[in-house]
Amino acid sequence: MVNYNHAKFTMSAGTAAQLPHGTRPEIAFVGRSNVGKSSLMNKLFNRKGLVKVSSKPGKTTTINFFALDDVDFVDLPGYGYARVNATEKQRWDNLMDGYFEGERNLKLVVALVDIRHDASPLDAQMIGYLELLGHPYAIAFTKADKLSRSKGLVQAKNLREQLCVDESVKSVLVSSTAGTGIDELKQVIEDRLNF
Ligand SMILES: Nc1nc2c(ncn2[C@@H]2O[C@H](COP(=O)(O)OP(=O)(O)OP(=O)(O)O)[C@@H](O)[C@H]2O)c(=O)[nH]1
Ligand SMILES: [Mg+2]
Repeated sequence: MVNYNHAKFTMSAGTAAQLPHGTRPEIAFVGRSNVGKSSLMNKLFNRKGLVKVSSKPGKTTTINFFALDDVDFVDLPGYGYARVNATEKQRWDNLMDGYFEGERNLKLVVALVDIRHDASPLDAQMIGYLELLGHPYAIAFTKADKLSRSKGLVQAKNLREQLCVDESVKSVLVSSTAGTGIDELKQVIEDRLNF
């Protein structure tokens, strides 16, 4: 059982060279800028400010590691933030490739997608990339509090189709503000760690 109350910040990497060599199991969180990655991690950890959150997109610009007892949770910088220059975009690409293509014990990638919008080309690209690399992933549809339960379920189905997600891929509707789906997501994570 993961003890979420034991989460501690351990380190940030701003370049691929700074990434720790992963031997501990890792659960990574990816998604568009502002989709709610950092908020979701705080909710899982039952902590308000351990992971930095901002209403301005592009808050997280480094890969941040949080250690729990036997597993690391990893907050990745969001993609698709328009107001970054080419140099910063290149740094981001190198950092992400360094993370996903490096040797690590990646147990699960939680790919976050905003439930309110159609999938962006970058979301589709991210899913395609995870498929290509063969990383196990699950989808968290975020900000579920913004839609009714029934609308949310319909939209989740649409988004799975838009993203061409295989039936075997788990998806959960979550809300960090309302607490929806958090236990369900914890179960998905637990199942992967015990796999
Ligand atoms: N209504 C609602 N708002 C949310 C939820 N989760 C996050 N937000 C809001 O969305 C904004 C972005 O949240 P973050 O957690 O910082 O998003 P992020 O994906 O880490 O963003 P970057 O670090 O820029 O990549 C903040 O204003 C949050 O308060 C949610 O479940 N419901
Ligand atoms: Mg963030």
